[in-house]
Amino acid sequence: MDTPVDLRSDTVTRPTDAMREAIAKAEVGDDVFGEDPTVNELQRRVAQMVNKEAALFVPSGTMANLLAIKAQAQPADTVILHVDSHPFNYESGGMAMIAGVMTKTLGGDYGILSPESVQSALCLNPDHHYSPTSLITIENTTNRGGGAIYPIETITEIGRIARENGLKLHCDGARIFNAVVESGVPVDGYASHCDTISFCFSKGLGTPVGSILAGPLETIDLAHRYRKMFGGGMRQAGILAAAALYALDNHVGRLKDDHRRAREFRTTLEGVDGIEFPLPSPTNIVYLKVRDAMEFIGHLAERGVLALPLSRSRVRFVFNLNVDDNGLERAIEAVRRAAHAVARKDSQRAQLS
Ligand code: TLP
Repeated sequence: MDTPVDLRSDTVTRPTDAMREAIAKAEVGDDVFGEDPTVNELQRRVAQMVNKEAALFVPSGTMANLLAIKAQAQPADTVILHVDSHPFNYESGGMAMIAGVMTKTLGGDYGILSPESVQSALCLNPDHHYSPTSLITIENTTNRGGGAIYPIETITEIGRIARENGLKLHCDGARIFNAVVESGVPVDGYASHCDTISFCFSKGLGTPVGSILAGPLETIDLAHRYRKMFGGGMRQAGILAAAALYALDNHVGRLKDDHRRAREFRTTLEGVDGIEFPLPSPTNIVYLKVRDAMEFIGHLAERGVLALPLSRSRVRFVFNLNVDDNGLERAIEAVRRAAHAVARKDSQRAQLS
């Protein structure tokens, strides 16, 4: 049996041989003492890339978001974020338990906040009945929004609202390079409107572990303290930072291949009975709407293709470094056959009733 085509997430990638070589050769030291030269090099390089004073290497995207929130909002302050955002849905409530913040969740197409809704959701009333807004967080690209890219004008406008009202803006850029390669907006272009920005190396960039948070020196220093407090101080983390540096040099441009495959997957399957594409798919994430997500992924798995059920009727496919054109063909064929299998079963059921 062939190895499965794993489209559950872009987190499932395994390091390439060349990345493993970079890991093997990494110079390391104790990063809790600030002595790991490879971690230091990565932090310096990322800070420069996004044009921020400092950057901090962290174990996960979840920790990067949590540190950004904890360092920029006081307990009982309000954080504005999208109802489909990652911290609100998939970070185990960490922002409530650890940062102790209130959330004001807003809607918006494809996981994107509109400046108008942000403006009208701000709580600036000094009356002590209220919980003041201190932070806005956005997600670029959006995960539950189907890999949508924030228009730069929208970020510019939200950044302006934040600045004018003395608030901070954090960008969860877990997949920021997917936005960069597709839109042509440079990463520092997106970052320039935000106080802090985080991104993940362990998604489309294909490293085993690691994310990074960048921002002003003072904020990153505070985040550094919280990272230690939360048990995220890593020692010879240079082996992970080496993978991240390798990925920045070698895996950014190729994200376009993931986007091309996502597009081809979608255009080839559009019109197949029993499936719908509920969202646009401008980057590497494709959502399928089916009658029963669990049943559908069962049929796919029988055909050697793994996808993630994200609701009762939604199945997510994320194109990634480990899925080549052959994997794409296998995925297309598996979806087609799964849709036929469901339709066959339905018609048998209908005949029986
Ligand atoms: N997302 C994962 C799951 O948690 C859902 C995935 O498979 O997509 N921000 C965004 C936008 C993310 O999509 C993720 C991971 C994170 C943050 C958290 O990153 P990790 O998994 O490193 O904590």
